[in-house]
Amino acid sequence: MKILFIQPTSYYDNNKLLKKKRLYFVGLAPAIFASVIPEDVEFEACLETIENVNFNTDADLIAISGMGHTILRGIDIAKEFKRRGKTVVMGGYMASLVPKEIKQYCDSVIIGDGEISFPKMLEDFKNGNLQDFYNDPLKKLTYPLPKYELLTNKKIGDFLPVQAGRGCPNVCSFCSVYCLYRKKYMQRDINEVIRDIKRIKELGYKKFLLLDDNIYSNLEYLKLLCNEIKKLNMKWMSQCSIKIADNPEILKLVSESGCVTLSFGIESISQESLDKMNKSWADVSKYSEQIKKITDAGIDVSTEMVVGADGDTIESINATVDFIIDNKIVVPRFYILTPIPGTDFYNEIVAQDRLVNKNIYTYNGAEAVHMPKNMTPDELTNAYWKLYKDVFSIKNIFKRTILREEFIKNPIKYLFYLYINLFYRYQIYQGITPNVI
Ligand code: B12
Repeated sequence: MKILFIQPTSYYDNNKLLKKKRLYFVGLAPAIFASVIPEDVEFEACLETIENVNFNTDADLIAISGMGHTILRGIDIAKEFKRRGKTVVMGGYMASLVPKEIKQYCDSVIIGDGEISFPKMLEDFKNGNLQDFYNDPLKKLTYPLPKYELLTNKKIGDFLPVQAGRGCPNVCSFCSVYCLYRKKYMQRDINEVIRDIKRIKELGYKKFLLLDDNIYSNLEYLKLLCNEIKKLNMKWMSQCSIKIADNPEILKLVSESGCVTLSFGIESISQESLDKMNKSWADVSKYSEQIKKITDAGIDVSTEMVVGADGDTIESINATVDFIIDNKIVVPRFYILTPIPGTDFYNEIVAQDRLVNKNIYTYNGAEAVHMPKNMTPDELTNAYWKLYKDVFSIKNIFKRTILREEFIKNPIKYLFYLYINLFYRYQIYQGITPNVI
């Protein structure tokens, strides 16, 4: 029995496939699946951003994942394999949010966690008894050591992913994590997390990406984890709530444990926009001070923001450029706030009759599909690309990377950020939202 697992890439510029020489960030799902299936089952993973899908594979079962709009490519791959007579199963966030929609293109959909469902589905497949849907949420987040070797022979970055938590206690209406897990938040036993980090170290890596959608929500856990990580002398990156800046003790501990970069979903510089997304716990008036505290603690700040929420205006989107430059954010990323089917935000926008583009198969996070409150959809799309171009003008890239005091202390690091920024700029001018570095 052989399984081919595919992590599809995305389309850009009218059906061109987005390809990279290297995929720096990789997901963890294939390494977990390879470890939870019976030993005699062969498991091959294809990361389509850096590899080509072998449509002539001898695999018995095709398993397709998909983040956000990459599901569109996933559907096309599924259709092609179905045409060739293969059995296709799909899973991951997007399939889980709209399982009935996705079932049209494959034989079975796994909703949510796959650790129990995937082996169960495999057994049913062997017995000719495949079910349409599987939904076996984990009660406790635990799994065997992921088979990282599946990823290490691929063209990836100099770090591997390790998961601490899954789900999120917050209730941001646009977020897929909240809308799938509904406040459920599970953290793995610290020994299990450390086991995985030690394995990564054994494999020769000095860095890891800590996966957790809100590591700051359980401070006792975070303290214990940092104390253990510190002993391993590794560098790590993660995403986090900006509120970490308000806790100097934790910030110091996180930094001393080897954390070098944190990414913050700060979303918007309009408090009204944050309030409308159920994210009022974030305080825009504190952002600059918080970013400074985090940077001063020796942690680099990257940001994720969305434009097009109800508090946003053309002026506030333009002002976002100054915010990013003034705060010298080294790696800023932006998306157009998109009502992703299956989220509360989608239901809200439909209920208010503000969905302008009803063809969900065209949503890509870089083109407005809903009627914003303070501008037209076209104005929003244009303001979005202008924002990206302004933030990534050569002058502004220099200001955020090499023309800063810290450059002298660590020129190599800032030259690396310069490289990332120039690469993002190159993508932006091709009409590609930079998200895969
Ligand atoms: C690492 C990561 C990336 C990396 C690597 C991407 C890659 N292609 O490998 C980078 C940074 C490049 C990236 C990019 C993007 N990402 Co991303 N990413 C993540 C992140 C932080 C971790 C993923 C992970 O490994 N999780 C741990 C594993 C164990 O969990 P999992 O992937 O969910 O898998 C479990 C289940 O979902 C299920 N499952 C997953 N796949 C499959 C497949 C099958 C067949 C089955 C049966 C089950 C199954 O079983 C697994 C075990 O339980 C998540 C956040 C998160 N909370 O997971 C976002 C996340 C998955 N990304 C997301 C998005 C939107 C994107 C982008 C589309 C961003 C954008 N707007 O452009 C791009 C797409 C790039 C691409 N070409 O794939 C969203 C997905 C939302 C959605 N509705 O689909 C998330 C949830 C972030 C968020 N909060 O919104 N991403």
